[in-house]
Amino acid sequence: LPGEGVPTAQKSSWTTFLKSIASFSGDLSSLTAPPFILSPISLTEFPAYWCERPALFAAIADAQTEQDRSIAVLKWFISTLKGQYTSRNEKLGSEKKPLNPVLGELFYGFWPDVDGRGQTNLVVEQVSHHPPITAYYLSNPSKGLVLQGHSAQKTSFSGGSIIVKQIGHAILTVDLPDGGKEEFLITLPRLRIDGLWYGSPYIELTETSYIQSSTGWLSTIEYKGKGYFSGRSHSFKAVLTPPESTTPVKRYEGVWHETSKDLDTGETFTDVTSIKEEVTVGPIENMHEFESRRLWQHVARGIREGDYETASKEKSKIENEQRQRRRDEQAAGTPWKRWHFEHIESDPVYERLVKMFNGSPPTEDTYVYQHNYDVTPSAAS
Ligand code: CLR
Repeated sequence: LPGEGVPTAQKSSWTTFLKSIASFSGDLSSLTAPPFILSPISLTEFPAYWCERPALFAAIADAQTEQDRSIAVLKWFISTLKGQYTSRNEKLGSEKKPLNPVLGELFYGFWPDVDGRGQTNLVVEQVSHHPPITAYYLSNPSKGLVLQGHSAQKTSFSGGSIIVKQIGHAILTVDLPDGGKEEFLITLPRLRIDGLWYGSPYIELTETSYIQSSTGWLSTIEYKGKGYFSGRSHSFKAVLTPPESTTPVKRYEGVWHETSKDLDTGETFTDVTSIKEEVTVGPIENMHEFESRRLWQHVARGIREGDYETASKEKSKIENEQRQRRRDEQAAGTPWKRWHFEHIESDPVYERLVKMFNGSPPTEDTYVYQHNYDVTPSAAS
């Protein structure tokens, strides 16, 4: 039924919210939403989804050939999608509106070394507030793996759904035993947020995303929902093509939130039905004041406990403080300085790799991680 997932008292504010989305395009984060749809988690936590299966990430470094590395990257990538796109439905009951990070907000975490897979560390920083842009750096030094990227969104409304175009890209760098390195450009799928009318939003992935290796191997991943090639939601098909060729040598198919198989051998390719490993963070008392869980702790508690009055009061406090900060910076002529990332107008690695499959856009800006810490990650262990 329409509005089924909406608490009675919030029905009219949900309708108002839907109307405001419909007549709006750009930055959804600035729209006021009814309390039932608010998530207590900030968008700066989302890059952690890249590593919730640390063994699959580490396995990329153990693959022995160019082809096997491309397969390992594809397998890891597909296995992150469930966390990235369905975990809020599982944990919170539906997709929700995440907290909109403040400029300079930080998120640090790690996954410990278990069974020789090496420790993986995560550094996230909100590098822009208007529009919201989140940069991240994920590294497993003992395996020689680095994933660096940034994430922003452009939203529009169509046919009752929110369409989210992801802006940004990720580059995975793999150090090889012979001293060389291989790079992978990971492009991001388009999202459609369905179920709005019922007050129980969920994500479906659409169109195509790519993983281009510097060796020439290319993975093309096509996403479909209910009623398309397999008839099931969260379906995908992926093909792997060798350098200078358009004939796939590997084909995979399945649903990214459960299992998929290798179409040629019939063997299981991905299986994410087992438990994933959430990121480890240090205790709130040890956190820097800009670290997400410390910064938002009172707002988050309000949302979790249904005390929306406190949540909104605490949120206003943070927003006012931010406005004051910007005014002070302007008056002093000293603009905000990013903690960990430097902005560059065009990313040469992106340009080289995107050209290999005629992807678009041909050039994109990026945020480069700086190895000089201004603050010490509280989760560093
Ligand atoms: C952020 C980058 C992650 C993948 C990801 C998953 C869910 C997306 C999120 C990104 C961006 C913000 C997002 C969210 C789903 C809903 C939310 C689009 C792309 C919007 C801002 C909130 C809409 C409000 C409705 C739920 C009513 O790697």
